[in-house]
Amino acid sequence: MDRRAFLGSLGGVAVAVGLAGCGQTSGDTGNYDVGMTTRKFDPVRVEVAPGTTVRWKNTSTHAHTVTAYEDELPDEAAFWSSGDSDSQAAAEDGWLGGNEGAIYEDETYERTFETVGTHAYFCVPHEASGMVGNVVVTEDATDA
Ligand SMILES: [Cu+2]
Repeated sequence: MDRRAFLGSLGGVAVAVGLAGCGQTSGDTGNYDVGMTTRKFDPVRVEVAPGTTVRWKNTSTHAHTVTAYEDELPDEAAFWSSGDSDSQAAAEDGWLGGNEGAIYEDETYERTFETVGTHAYFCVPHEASGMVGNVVVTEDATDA
């Protein structure tokens, strides 16, 4: 949905394929909105119109999660996380208990955003490293 992000991710794939050099690819179509590198979401902030599906992809070899900050969501928004946990505490416990919600290398996670406002989120294992992001849902979205 984000033309600039889409074109940017295509460029990334071209580089990756070029570096691989032996014809081996991950099967990646290059179509995602937010990449997950070793320790950050890239880009950190995306701006979308209500009803837009945002797609995250783990572009690293480290397992990550996409977990909402329960207290920082718009008032009407339900909690969300890559493990479909009921709460932030459950998501954090689930990760510690067995990597619940993990998104592994080349895997993707999608969520459709309806509620206008800023949806702040983080990666449970890498929050301390600053792996946090924002999905800004606005009628005036410039990316969608
Ligand atoms: Cu992470």
